[in-house]
Amino acid sequence: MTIFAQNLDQYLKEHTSPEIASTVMTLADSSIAIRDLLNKGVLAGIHGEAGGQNIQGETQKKLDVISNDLLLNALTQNSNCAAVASEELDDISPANQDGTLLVTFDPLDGSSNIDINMTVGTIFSILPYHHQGQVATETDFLQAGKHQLASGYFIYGTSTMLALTFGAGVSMFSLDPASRQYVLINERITISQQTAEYAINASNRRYWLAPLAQYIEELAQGDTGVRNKDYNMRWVAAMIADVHRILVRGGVFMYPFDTKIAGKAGKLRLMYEANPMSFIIEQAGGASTDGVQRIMDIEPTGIHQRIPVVLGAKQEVEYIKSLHDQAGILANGEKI
Ligand code: FDP
Repeated sequence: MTIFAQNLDQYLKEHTSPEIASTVMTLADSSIAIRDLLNKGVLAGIHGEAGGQNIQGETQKKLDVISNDLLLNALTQNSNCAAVASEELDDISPANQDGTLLVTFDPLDGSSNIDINMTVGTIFSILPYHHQGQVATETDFLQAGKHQLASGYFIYGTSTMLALTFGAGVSMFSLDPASRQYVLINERITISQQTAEYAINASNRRYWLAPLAQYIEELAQGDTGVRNKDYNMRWVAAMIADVHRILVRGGVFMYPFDTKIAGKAGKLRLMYEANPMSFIIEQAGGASTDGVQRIMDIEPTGIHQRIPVVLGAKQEVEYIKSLHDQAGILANGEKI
């Protein structure tokens, strides 16, 4: 029997600064509270739309709102956090002026999965804060993903897990429900460069750009087409679960640019989803682009900016870029 010995707090002491360690522990403690609520499910009164009332006449919150409040309260009380930005809130929340870190989070990614009892998760990113003594502003957050100090996610699936990077590989932890501790299970997660599995919401096909449509058509042709092998498709419809699958068994995930909603460059958020997941994927040996450009090189223009995402097996991500290059178009359809 394999004995897993190292708990998250011990691991953090050995692998990162006390400030980042403390912030990750705050996130981890909140994730355990969120997981407790998820386990109680309907019995905790967390399903359904926010805004209803319970029997005492109190407002009932949906779990994504509750998760947001949990994380926000915990992080703003951590003296290392200068400010926090959540996918659920319009504005950033300044915290402690002497803090050295900024934290962004998506409290419950894939939240449309809650009511159907499917996998959801919490994604986070930690950035440096450079203006100690001043109140942090949104501009402080607008740093390219390559400046992240740490990122990761907590996935609430059949078990609860944490994937974590500080820029020196990806480690995976599993929550032991008995001790309520995250325990290290793999210190070096790697993604295969090739794959025969892809993830995309194919119902958007008619809104895709030509290079992406061509790519998916090639995969669908399997061993009768130019790729000369059969591909399998999976779509959990929660980025966290689709990305976790790629970390565990490989694959390529796409939420590409589409023309479905005018003015939206993609569905996923750069600061809350794309950057933290790109950091994890790259650190595991994969690649992450908007179809053409490395996501972590993109200079953000707004805290809630949306972006097309293509990530996972390096060879597939590079092949998709080559199709865009051949067509002479950028990931957003503009001519080069
Ligand atoms: P959700 O709308 O449930 O929050 O964050 C957006 C996201 O989930 C991703 O987690 C997921 O990959 C995607 O949207 C699912 O989009 P579709 O509804 O188009 O499948």
